[in-house]
Parts: sequence; C-alpha cells; structure tokens
Amino acid sequence: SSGPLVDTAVDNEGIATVTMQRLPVNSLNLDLLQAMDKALDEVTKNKCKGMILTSASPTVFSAGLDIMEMYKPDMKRVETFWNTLQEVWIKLFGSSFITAAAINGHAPAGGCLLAMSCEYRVMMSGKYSIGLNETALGIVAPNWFMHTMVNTIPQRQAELALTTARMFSVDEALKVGLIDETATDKADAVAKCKQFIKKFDKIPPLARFLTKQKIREAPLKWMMDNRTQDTQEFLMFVGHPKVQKSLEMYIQALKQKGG
Ligand code: CO8
Repeated sequence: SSGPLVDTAVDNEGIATVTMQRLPVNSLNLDLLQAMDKALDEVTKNKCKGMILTSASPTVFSAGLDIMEMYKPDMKRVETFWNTLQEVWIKLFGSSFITAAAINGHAPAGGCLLAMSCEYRVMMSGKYSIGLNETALGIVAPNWFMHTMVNTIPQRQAELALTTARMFSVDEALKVGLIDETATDKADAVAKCKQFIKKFDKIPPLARFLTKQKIREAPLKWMMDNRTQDTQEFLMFVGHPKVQKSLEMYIQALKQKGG
C-alpha cells in the first residue's frame, strides 16, 4: 500500500495530532518508524505545545514491532530498524512538548511502549488489551521498555506484568494506572487528550519541561550510555537460530488466527 504512513494535523491551538496509518495494525516496520521520527521533528520545529498520538485503525492502536522486520532479517536493515526505534523513543519519551496517547484499540508490546512514552493515556473502552507481552514470546523486553513501564505504573506491578506477560483489559489498565482515563470512542479519546494538554495553559512551559526532563532523566541517560550495547544485544538476539524458530512459529500462529 502507498500513501503517507503518518498523518500530522495541527489545530489552531498548536496541538498536533499524529495518526499512525500503516493499516491494518500499525505494526512498526522501518518505514513507519522513520515516518514517526520525521513527524516528531516536525512537531518540534512547528513549536507545537502538545501532541496527541493515535491510530487510523478502528480497533488497533499499534500491534508493536513488525515481526517481519526481525524474521530472517537483513542485518544492515535490522540495525537501522532498531536504531530508529531507539530514536523515536528518545524523541517521544524526552520531548519538550506535552504528549498524550489516544489509544483507540489494542496496544501490545511496542504499541504499549509508544503509549507509555507519552505523559497521559486515554483508552477507548471495548474488548481491547494493552501491555508488554514479550516474555510470552520468549523475548526479554529491553531495559528501556522496562524503565518506561516503571515510569508509568508502580515497580511491583511492573515486575508482575513483565514477568507474566500480562495483557491488561481497559478496566484493569485503568485500575493499575497504565491508562489515565477511558473514552467512549476515538473522538472522545482525542478530546480528553486535548483537555489534558490544555491544563498546562496555566503552568509556565519552561518549568513544566524542566520538571518532565528531570523526572525522566534516568531512563534517557541509560539510553545515552548504553545505546550501542543495546543495539548489539538486539542484533545478537535476532541472529540467534532459536529466536528465529520461535518467531517463525509465532508468525504462523498469527496468520492462522487471522486467516
Ligand atoms: N508484526 C507483523 N505482522 C503483524 C503483527 C506484528 N506485530 N501483528 C499482526 N500482524 C499481521 C497479522 O499476521 C495479520 O496478517 P495477515 O492478514 O497476513 O494474516 C494482520 O497483521 C492482521 O492481524 P490480526 O488478524 O491478528 O488482526 P486483529 O485485529 O485480529 O488483532 C492484534 C490485532 C491484537 C494487534 C493482533 O494482531 C496481535 O496480537 N498481534 C501481535 C502483537 C504482538 O505480539 N506484537 C509483539 C511484537 S514484538 C515487540 O513489539 C517488542 C519486541 C522487543 C524485542 C526486543 C529484543 C531484545
């Protein structure tokens, strides 16, 4: 399919809505990640006060990393893929502008990571789930995925969720604090994200940003100090025959479920 993978629309109050539109499930391949990286740069360049991240799919926010990027990968491309994911996370988690996620559907793994990297989450009610399910796939979530979760929910809850690969229902996510509000539909979710961003009209922007920066400093510093090693670990991981075997089985299971 062609067309832009990300749409960015800025309203008259300086709030950007960034919509992922790699249908059907916004699985994060290199192209989508590069488009997101560009969109985040644009939001910065346009001096937007806030950004809402959402999806063009009616039922999926993002299915997480595109498994096809990791299956029998071209090693050069998969390295760029991982570096771009790191870059998107650095720009989103560490952004100077206010961020909110309007989660209009499922948000497993990398989808949950994107949502947790924002400062506020509103999730559409329904039979959707959100969480880091890596251990169920035999994957150890990278440290910075874990740091991002611990920045969102209490450490003990994060430990339980990560070790058990827990996928939370919308109500469970609300209860544990993985999301902040529920919404009746996408429009309601976006409206609630806007309300959150507008709360800061009363707060001096520099104090707000420096406070965010300080509270998020440790995970960002971890990334700066360990970025190369993190990439090496990922490359070793995808290069491992056992990992390739489990990815293959997972892809088959996904296809059987859908087909
Ligand atoms: N990657 C590639 N393709 C995918 C993915 C994905 N993550 N998710 C779904 N698809 C494909 C399906 O195979 C299907 O393809 P086809 O039409 O050819 O059969 C198509 O997208 C539609 O999928 P579904 O029919 O399953 O759509 P549903 O609307 O029924 O369900 C879900 C949507 C709930 C999102 C479901 O697709 C799902 O659970 N997907 C898998 C999500 C997942 O497990 N993601 C984990 C990715 S790993 C990750 O993000 C972090 C890895 C960190 C690595 C660290 C290494 C050290």
